[in-house]
Amino acid sequence: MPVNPDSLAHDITQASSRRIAHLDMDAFYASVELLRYPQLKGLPVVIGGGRRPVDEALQAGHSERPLHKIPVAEFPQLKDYTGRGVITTATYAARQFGVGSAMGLMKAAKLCPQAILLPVDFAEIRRYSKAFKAIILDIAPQMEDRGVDEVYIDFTDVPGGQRNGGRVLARLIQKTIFQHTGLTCSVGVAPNKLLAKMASEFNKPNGIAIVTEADLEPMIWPLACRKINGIGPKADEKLQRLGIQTIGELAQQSVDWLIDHFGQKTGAWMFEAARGIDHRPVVLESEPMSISRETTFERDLHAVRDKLELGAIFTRLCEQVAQDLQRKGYQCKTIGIKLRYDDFKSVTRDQTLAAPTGDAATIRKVAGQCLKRVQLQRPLRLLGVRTTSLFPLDGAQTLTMKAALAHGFKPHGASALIANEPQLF
Ligand code: DCP
Ligand code: MG
Repeated sequence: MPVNPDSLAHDITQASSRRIAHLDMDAFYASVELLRYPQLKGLPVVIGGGRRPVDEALQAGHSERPLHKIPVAEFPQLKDYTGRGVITTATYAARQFGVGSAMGLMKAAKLCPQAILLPVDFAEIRRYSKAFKAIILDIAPQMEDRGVDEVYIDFTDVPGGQRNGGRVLARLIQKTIFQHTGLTCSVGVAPNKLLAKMASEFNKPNGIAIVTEADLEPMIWPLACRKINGIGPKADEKLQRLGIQTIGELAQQSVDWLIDHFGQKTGAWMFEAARGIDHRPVVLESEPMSISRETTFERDLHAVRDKLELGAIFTRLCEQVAQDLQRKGYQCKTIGIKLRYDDFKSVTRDQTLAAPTGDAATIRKVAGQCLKRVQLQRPLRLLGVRTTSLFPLDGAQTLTMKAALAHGFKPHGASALIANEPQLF
């Protein structure tokens, strides 16, 4: 059948192109603290370690002296820190000194002794996390919650979502979040989640980046393979051993070659990812069904011969799960383990408690009891800890902005002080 070129052209111009945004809050935990203490704006601030007596002392006498009036000189500094804590995040002013996430606080103190050190306030983080998501949902309802400080948003059919490649809607969301909370974020808009996630980093902080298919070669291919969300340190190391540094170099490999080296699933995925192809939908479901951590060992471990090493890994996994639960605002009632033996057979066991918990030691104890119910003769390849039957800590649900306000979300008095200023950093 002959195709009418006019009607084809009509179809093409009418069809809206897929526009997916990734939004990520800037220096999130630190920025939330700056709302409480606006006097620290522009200074190097790091978040990390546990809550210490100096933190209590700082806030003592709060009723006579509002928090935003505490003199900068009274804040604890990195140079006075001793211990084994690590940095959770750092303000952009602190990052200029080379400090950042996961660095030991003592090491960071050498690079930036004058940086102010504050603990994480998870309750406050969750409050702002819910608030910024509620604001987005009011503007663009197709949102996927990706954790405490990031979301994907389907711009395709939202008014303004196609204008300037999505820039108009991205700006509106960015501005509205700032007006209501005093927090800045960065947004990447692209044809899919994979590219949007990379793009949101391009102009951080407080930036927007628009990526189209035509940008693949000039903008994406020069980047390191590690910038692909899903290529972790181990895969990256292997790629480097094979002489592949950039996404462009990855795109030059044949699918067969990639499958030979990385297996069917990962190889085929890498082939598409390097070409900027990603069909994953934006998933609206908001409550997680489970929170888990697992690790594949560098070498197979034996329950008796490698007892100490295995025990340490097991404890670490339980602590990580407890941290994930706390960050996301949940407690769990069911705790389980997953093992994979050296012959690739897997087993799981779980146990349900009378009351929900988020406590690392309790999770460790119950997971340990699950471990007693499996065969431990064969060496192990993988160990995992999984929590299910999750309960929101404070009845948290995904809220609309109106509901968020009704549930007591009020920006801090202090944040109103900075809400009209163009730059937070
Ligand atoms: N976080 C954490 N542990 C990590 C990394 C991050 O607890 N290993 C927390 C602290 C961050 C928040 O999660 O504030 C969000 O993580 P991001 O990676 O998005 O980092 P930031 O938002 O702090 O900085 P950026 O501006 O680079 O997004
Ligand atoms: Mg962030």
